Amino acid sequence: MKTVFSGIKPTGNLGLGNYLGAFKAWGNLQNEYTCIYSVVDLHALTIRNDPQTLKENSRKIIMLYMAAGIDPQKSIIYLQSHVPAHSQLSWILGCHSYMGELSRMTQYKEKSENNENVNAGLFTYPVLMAADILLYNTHVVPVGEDQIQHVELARDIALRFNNIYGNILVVPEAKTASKLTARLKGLQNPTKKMDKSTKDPLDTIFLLDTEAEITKKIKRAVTDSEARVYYDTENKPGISNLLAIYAAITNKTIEDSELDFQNKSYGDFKQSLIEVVLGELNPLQKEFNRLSQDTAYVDNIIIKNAQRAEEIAEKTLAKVQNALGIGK
Ligand code: AQP
Repeated sequence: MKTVFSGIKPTGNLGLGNYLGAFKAWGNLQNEYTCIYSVVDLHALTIRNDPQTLKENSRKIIMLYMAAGIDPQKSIIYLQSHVPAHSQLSWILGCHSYMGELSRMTQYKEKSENNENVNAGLFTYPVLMAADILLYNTHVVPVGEDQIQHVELARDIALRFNNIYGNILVVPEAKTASKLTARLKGLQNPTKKMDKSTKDPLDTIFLLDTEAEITKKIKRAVTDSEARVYYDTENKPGISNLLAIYAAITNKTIEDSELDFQNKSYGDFKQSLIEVVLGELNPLQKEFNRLSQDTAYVDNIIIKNAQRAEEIAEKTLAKVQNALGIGK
């Protein structure tokens, strides 16, 4: 079986963008691929975190993975910092990456703008991400659109490494869940990505939001003055984004979704969307709450899965070290 690898950073609370753009689809891949899903807590260190909050956020993501249907007996779900090979391979790959290519990364440019804490980790972030992917002999990396450039860099680094040392690393490919939700937009800023660490709490629907919060956010979502529900990202970014959410959750096409709201008001459309979002998130939240009560079970999953991840990662690291003439 081919291998799928992906990860989510435990900064902030997970939002609908992460869910519809990425990990909702991850559970469906479990029968076709060996799936490895990480909580990439080392990546979270590019910003200053409260240690206790970071710990809690990492655990929350493990539970959300399970609540979204990822089976921890079948797939491997683990914390990146529990497997030291990530940092070890990252150093090696950093010595095979160029300042020029890292400077061109859009996320680095965006995140270093208006930021007082432009640390070296922000710059070398894609190298660590390449190590994450390449350690597991990954074929496919399911991600949102914002991460495609980083996966392409991982490909370039793997090809470069193989050219020098022989066929050691598997060259991965990025895969987005669906064009519609590959870059879900904010509810208040529908031309910008829905971020989980947004400064505007009305912009993002968080997966653990209450019914009242979800209702308020959708009711207040920015629309336009035309009062007709159809998809046109250029002229109607707000309505188009809401339609994308509706279509993604109901598994309908955009055309069928438009038909559902022909001659309906924005108020009616928003009310239906509220019901659809609540219908999707209620079972997820229930399962998350159930898992939150079962501390021993979750602890055990975290420990056992880290061991499974480490076994694979150590083998790749040993191959790489051997090729370089280092290691034991
Ligand atoms: N709006 C989005 N639409 C589609 N996919 C998205 N992803 C993130 N936002 C959207 C995908 O979710 C996965 C995890 O990404 P991440 O851990 O980098 O989280 P983030 O939400 O992208 O982080 P932020 O909001 O930029 O905040 P910080 O970095 O400050 O925590 C990835 O597959 C991503 O593509």
